[in-house]
Amino acid sequence: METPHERPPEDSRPYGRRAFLGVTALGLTSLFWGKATWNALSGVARPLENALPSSIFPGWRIYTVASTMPTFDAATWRLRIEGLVDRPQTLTYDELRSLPRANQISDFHCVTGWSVDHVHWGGVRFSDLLAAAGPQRTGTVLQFVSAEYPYVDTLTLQQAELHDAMLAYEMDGKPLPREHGAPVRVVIPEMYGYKNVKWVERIVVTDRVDPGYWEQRGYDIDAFVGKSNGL
Ligand SMILES: Nc1nc2c(c(=O)[nH]1)N[C@H]1C(S)=C(S)[C@@H](COP(=O)(O)O)O[C@H]1N2
Ligand SMILES: [Mo]
Repeated sequence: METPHERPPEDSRPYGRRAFLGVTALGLTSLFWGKATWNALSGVARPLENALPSSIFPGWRIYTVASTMPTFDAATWRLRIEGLVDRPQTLTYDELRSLPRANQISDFHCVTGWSVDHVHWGGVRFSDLLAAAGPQRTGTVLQFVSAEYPYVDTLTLQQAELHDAMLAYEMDGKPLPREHGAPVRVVIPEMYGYKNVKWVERIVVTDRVDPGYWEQRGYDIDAFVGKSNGL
């Protein structure tokens, strides 16, 4: 059985080290108390068992932090864009799909070591997505809130403008499948998988970088592949 996330290396930065020690303490505890206690303590529903192979795309593993995956109904789904913006937006799925489309092909890297090469993504670049909302001068960070509570992560606006970064609604020519984050996920292939938030339902423009789900557990906030505390 693969573990979805190994502990980060000892030499992580102060923030990471604190989180690392926390994880270690819980991990040791679980050796004595068993898995049920670990799940209850961590508040994370079966993280290990949930890393199943994708049922649709070879090479992918499905990562979740909650016990069920969000469902998507195109009639009722909404994407909210709020925070430090002039005009907060609530987009329907059709409205999102009518924004300028971007396509790119890239390799996807999970921090635990698996990769999938040559993934085709279709979606909306963040500059096009945010144009109507109008980020304010102080709004320098995007926080992506997943419908899968409590998964969350951030990108600076500068990172979100990287050439390949987008909010993707298509993967290898198909609408994003449920297990891969339907209907929209973050794609930033320059960074490890944990930055690629699935089931995004809210984008909050803020002025500070709050650590994301895995960053609270020790991984670097700037998750550039090969240049962070992943591999
Ligand atoms: N909502 C949510 N998004 C998430 C995760 C998660 O557990 N929940 N895991 C992240 C990690 S660590 C990786 S490697 C990728 C994996 O993408 P996949 O589940 O589509 O294979 O999703 C990222 N986005
Ligand atoms: Mo990952």
